[in-house]
Amino acid sequence: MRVQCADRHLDLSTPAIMGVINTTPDSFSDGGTLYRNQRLDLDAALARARSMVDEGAAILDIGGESTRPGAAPVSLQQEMDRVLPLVERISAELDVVVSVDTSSPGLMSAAAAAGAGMINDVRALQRAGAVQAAAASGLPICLMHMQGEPGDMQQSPHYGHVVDEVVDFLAARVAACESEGIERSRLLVDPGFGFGKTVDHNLQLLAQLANFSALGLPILVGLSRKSMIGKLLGRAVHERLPASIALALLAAERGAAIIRTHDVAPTLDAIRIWRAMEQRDC
Ligand code: 8Y7
Repeated sequence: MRVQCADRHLDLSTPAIMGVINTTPDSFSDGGTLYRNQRLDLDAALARARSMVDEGAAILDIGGESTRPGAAPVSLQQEMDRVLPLVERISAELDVVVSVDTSSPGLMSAAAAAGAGMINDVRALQRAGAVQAAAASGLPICLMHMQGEPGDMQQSPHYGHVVDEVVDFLAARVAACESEGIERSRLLVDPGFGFGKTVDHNLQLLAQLANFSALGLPILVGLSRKSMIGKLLGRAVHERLPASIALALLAAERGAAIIRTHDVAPTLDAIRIWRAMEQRDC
């Protein structure tokens, strides 16, 4: 399968890697490492982007709003100031699809004009005007499920049947997009691991990830360094790479088309070994 991302093709015949570039000073996993004197260091961010592309990332995801549990909201201006200069430079200088992690319609439109190739919305275009802005951008969109908002989502996640509810939510969002003229060929779906989910909810979603294939759209997953690993294994954020790779492989085996990760090279090695096994001719 191929997805058209502005002027670039994204090949999803084998799972693609989406590298995370965080422009927020308070990201839980790599917060502030691209900051100097409390300002985003564009050259450092571009260097990080370049090394991820060299390591084999097909997509880079750039976000300016921290969506970690309990994070404070940011203004649209702040989000734009963090994200747009980097979108412009990366898309001009590197051969990679630039995904913009935002729920703000204003940033969706501005990012498309600045060279972005994909929209990644953890709120699945539910903000007022977001479906219309995303439609007009012409870009593919990842629709992610979240229960609640970052400020409160981990307080008491509850579901009757988590897998069915998340699949139904995504199906409804796909229908809402289609009714505003967004073709299915522009849509991707994501169960939203860790977004209003307990460890058990996350494990059920992973075990049943193949159920999301019924939606008929590429599946994106973000499991890298997430707190479920800390809860299951007692590992601090920077001790979560082995488990993140295990989760990425389990997701690939169950049909994930895009793996969102902080650690591009080791994740891609694991995927390539898995692909070699899948494609063997013996
Ligand atoms: C995800 C995501 C984050 C995810 C998609 C983190 C922005 C938290 N997680 N987007 N964003 N899927 N589509 O741990 O799982 O990186 S932020």
